[in-house]
Amino acid sequence: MTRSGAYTIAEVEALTGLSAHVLRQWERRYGFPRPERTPGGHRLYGEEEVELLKRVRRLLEEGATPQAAIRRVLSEAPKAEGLAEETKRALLAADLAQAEGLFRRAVRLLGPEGAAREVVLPVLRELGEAWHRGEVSVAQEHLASTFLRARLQELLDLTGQPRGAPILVTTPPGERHEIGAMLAAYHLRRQGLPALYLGPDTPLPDLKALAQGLGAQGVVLSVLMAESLRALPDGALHGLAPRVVLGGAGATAEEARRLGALYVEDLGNLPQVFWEEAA
Ligand code: B12
Repeated sequence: MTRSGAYTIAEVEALTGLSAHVLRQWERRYGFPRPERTPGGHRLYGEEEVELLKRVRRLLEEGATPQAAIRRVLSEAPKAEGLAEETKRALLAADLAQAEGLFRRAVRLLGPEGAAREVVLPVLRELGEAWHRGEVSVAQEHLASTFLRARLQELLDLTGQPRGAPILVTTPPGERHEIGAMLAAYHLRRQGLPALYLGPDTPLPDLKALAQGLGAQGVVLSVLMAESLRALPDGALHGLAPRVVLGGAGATAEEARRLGALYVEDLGNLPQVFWEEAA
């Protein structure tokens, strides 16, 4: 096993007796299995998925067709639905052991990206919104945010730290919403780019000094509140690093231009800013 709960295609072949060719063919034809990809593009299969494949294999031996076997195994598989709701309830009840178990289950069923997208983010959003509406106390919000942030950090650590001139990821001064920045770092790392997540709310002179000290190739800032940028003078972000990128719901192309940065709307388009740089 390469890392906790993740198997390479060769390991899955050995464990299930199904050839790599068949595994790839089923993925194309039936959308199952659905492996994660390493930054280098190699398939990684979760533990639960390997168990399902073993059951498919047994049904094939009993004479089922691949399509029928896959359909049956998937229909009997435990569902990921409801995991977000259960996690939210566990966090509101301060039952961290239960929340931890649910998170591990989400990673096994959905893979790291799926767990972030379908459990961590929706729960953070919902609890944040409940806090803004006054339905959840500051203490409850803190407990939940701290737990979920740690899980996101764990997913980020799983991607490993690629070598090369780093890309520093943070939020502008005064901006405490940090989940967008963590996701940005995660997207970069998943594409093999050496993102370093600093935490939120970094003073610009410190950011510049660190970028220079480390020979950073870029700085990425996630902005949720437009006010965080309005407070900054024209050109404030210019020269922090060779590439400075702004993104998030509080940033606009116009504001980025005024400050001397590049605006990227979609997280999916973020890595290519740095590939272009390397090309
Ligand atoms: C969770 C939350 C909090 C948590 C933050 C926990 C944490 N550690 O991060 C807590 C409870 C602490 C908090 C506090 C506050 N919050 Co708040 N919070 C939220 C909430 C519910 C979710 C924000 C979040 O984390 N989203 C997760 C991100 C990843 O999702 P997203 O924003 O959709 O991001 C997508 C894109 O924007 C983009 N993206 C994001 N970053 C980047 C970066 C790059 C480079 C790129 C390319 C793309 C990109 O991709 C993402 C995925 O699609 C929002 C409401 C909401 N529904 O958005 C309010 C919200 C952001 N908060 C708000 C406010 C006002 C506050 C407070 C000022 C409230 C107060 N009176 O004290 C404080 C202080 C904040 C501060 N100083 O920074 C307002 C902001 C309004 C505005 N001014 O623009 C919002 C919109 C709530 C509202 N409706 O009024 N908040």
